[in-house]
Amino acid sequence: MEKVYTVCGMCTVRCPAEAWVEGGRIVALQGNAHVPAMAGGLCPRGAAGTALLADGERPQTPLIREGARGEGRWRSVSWDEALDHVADRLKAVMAAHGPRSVALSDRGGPFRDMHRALLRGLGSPNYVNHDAGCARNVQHANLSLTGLGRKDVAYDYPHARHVVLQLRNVFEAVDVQEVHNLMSALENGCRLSVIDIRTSVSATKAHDFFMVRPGSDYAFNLAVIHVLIKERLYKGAYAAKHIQDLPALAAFIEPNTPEWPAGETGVEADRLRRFVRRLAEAAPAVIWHPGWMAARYLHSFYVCRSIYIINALLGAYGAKGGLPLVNKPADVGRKGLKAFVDLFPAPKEPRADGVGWRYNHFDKGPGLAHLLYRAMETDDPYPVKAYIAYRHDPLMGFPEPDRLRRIFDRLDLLVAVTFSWSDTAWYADVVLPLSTYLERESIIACKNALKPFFFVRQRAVQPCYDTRADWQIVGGLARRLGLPQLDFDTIDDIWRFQLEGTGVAPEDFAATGMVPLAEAPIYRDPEKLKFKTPSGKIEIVSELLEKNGIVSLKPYEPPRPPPQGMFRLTFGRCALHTQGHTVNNALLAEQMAENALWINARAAQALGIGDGDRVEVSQNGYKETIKAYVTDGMHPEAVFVVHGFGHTLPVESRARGKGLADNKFMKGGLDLWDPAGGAIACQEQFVAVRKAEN
Ligand SMILES: Nc1nc2c(c(=O)[nH]1)N[C@H]1C(S)=C(S)[C@@H](COP(=O)(O)OP(=O)(O)OC[C@H]3O[C@@H](n4cnc5c(=O)[nH]c(N)nc54)[C@H](O)[C@@H]3O)O[C@H]1N2
Ligand SMILES: Nc1nc2c(c(=O)[nH]1)N[C@H]1C(S)=C(S)[C@@H](COP(=O)(O)OP(=O)(O)OC[C@H]3O[C@@H](n4cnc5c(=O)[nH]c(N)nc54)[C@H](O)[C@@H]3O)O[C@H]1N2
Ligand code: SF4
Ligand SMILES: [Mo]
Repeated sequence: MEKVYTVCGMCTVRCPAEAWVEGGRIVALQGNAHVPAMAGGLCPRGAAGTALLADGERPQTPLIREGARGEGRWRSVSWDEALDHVADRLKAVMAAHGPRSVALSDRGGPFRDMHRALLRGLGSPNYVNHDAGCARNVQHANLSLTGLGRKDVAYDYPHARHVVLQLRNVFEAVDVQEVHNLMSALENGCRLSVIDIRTSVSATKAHDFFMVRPGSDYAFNLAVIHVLIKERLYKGAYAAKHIQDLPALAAFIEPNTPEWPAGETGVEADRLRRFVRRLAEAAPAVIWHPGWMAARYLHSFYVCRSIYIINALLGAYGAKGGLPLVNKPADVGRKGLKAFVDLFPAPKEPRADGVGWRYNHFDKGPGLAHLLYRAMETDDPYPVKAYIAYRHDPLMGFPEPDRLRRIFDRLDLLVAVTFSWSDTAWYADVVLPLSTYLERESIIACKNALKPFFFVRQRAVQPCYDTRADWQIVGGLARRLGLPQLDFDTIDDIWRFQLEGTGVAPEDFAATGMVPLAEAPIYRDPEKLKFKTPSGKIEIVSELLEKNGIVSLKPYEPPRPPPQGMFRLTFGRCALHTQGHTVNNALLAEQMAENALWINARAAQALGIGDGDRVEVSQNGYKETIKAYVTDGMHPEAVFVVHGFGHTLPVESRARGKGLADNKFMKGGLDLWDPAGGAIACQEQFVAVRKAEN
């Protein structure tokens, strides 16, 4: 038996893993034993990775569309033909409309350097990722206060004394190491408080659970800030040194007493005060998680901002047991990986999504996908005619899939690079099938952390079907498009390119799959913290925001109550599936084949709905049916589903026709987005629910 170090590919967390291989077959798959927090093994989705390998229901050869878009008539072709076809069509689009008319989107993550470089090499600025439907508000919130991105701070669970989860369900929206670290912290006496609209698994493990009215979190948080300041519970010396504009904050929260939001949030004032005092006792070893999937409301940016402000007042930014700053290679005196994107100059053209010129307060990196789609729809500011969805399924991950299909109909070329079927791949002109993560190696990646490291994914087994690794797909396109810099014969050549000057060699990954860049975790001296703002402090009033007409301190506006007889549609994750892309996995479909509609028991009773009944969910004439899960653990104003279900593709027999697709109940959703944080606002939607007729 041979052990191969891999990186799990069943979700974007990318846990370090090891595959045990015998006779060219995987016999065991588990967490990388050299990483203590992976000792509990992979999560259920990670363990189900083996079912992906020989899955006959994934694209098995390159495919070129024969019939109309979405009709499902494909011609199976050779790689040469597929890559020639894509390259020729890209050249034609660029000849007619310029390189900027080519766009590429992906799912973020550590392995995107080569395909981003391909787009840049072509001369297009139009790279976007999924994040407009995920964590953009969190990212922008941290940037607006500290100049740091959301991943520039770590969550130091092992040393935390109080963890608060708001808009974050650690025990079901899983990152294995985070789960492990939080569990150990709880065993060591750390307190857990959860603020949610329903009793998630995390809520059931909390010392304190606050069920708040959906969309009222900002009111809750302003009251927390009020108590911290009025009762002088914040870290005074830290604030004096590191926080700018505290008087402005103090004046702003004057009216936001805990008594004030009780009617808004449903949380009793005394309970809130006790919670804040407890929190202050544990400071600065406190983590109030800023959220992850925060693309929910039109003002979610301010919720995330208020969370970061609370962390700042508690002195948690930069603290051991709080949110210490991560180290990049340069911070520990090492050279980082050589980047493929740096082979090409940054394109000077303005971005089609308007980020960086129409919208100056947004982070340019991954732009905003929904605004790119608007540009495709309107040709404003210019036509975008070719689109590569690289590990991305916007037809499932964004609102209004029918409108998006009409938008994609305006493209001359839609390419999907994917290892499974998805609505977007099904609608594409060309499908380039990627080998599953167990059948491919990836470029080396760097993880910035308290103890930063390089890591690599090795190929565990040979591909079952006629699929290829990313570097082969990108290299094949690059060769045909006049970018030989990205065309390599072997993965070893790529790794050597990346590692040049770092003092690390590909062989160094043999022992553990990783190469640490420091001996031990390194915490910065909290006294010497410098933030990346003009003042070097945490800036409560952001000049960048204000200059762009956006207030730094926004008064609370109550969420719109649901119209009579309707519910706010909310959603989230479960431990058994990843977004929409594991629902057809043979092992996971067996565990959980469909989602259910969480509905408050009293609300259900009023509608004559019993637990397990089939109900009809509708919005603007569109309807689907789903099984009801009747529970006291759901706020009465909302219903909840696990996202990712309601598949319709004939090639997905295990997922087809099971459960409900939340993103189809989001009328006008592509135009509903948070002007300050940029992310779409998926939960500003209401649905009607009634018992289904048989
Ligand atoms: N198993 C599994 N793990 C995953 C993923 C997966 O698909 N499956 N996806 C990964 C990805 S991409 C992401 S972004 C993360 C997401 O990680 P999280 O953001 O933690 O996950 P969610 O379940 O989307 O949402 C968290 C909680 O927010 C609650 N919520 C909804 N509306 C409100 C509200 O108005 N106020 C409050 N206070 N709470 C509200 C939901 O009930 C839910 O329990 O998970 C990652 N991990
Ligand atoms: N209504 C609604 N919308 C949402 C959400 C929600 O909860 N409700 N969640 C939001 C969140 S948090 C996110 S992160 C996005 C997720 O949206 P996406 O990023 O689009 O979702 P995924 O399903 O993770 O991945 C997309 C596709 O990539 C393929 N894929 C997976 N791994 C790989 C890989 O390694 N390489 C390649 N090339 N392809 C791969 C998958 O098979 C899948 O078809 O959706 C967002 N949109
Ligand atoms: S959290 Fe689970 S699915 Fe995601 S990378 Fe880790 S083991 Fe794989
Ligand atoms: Mo996400």
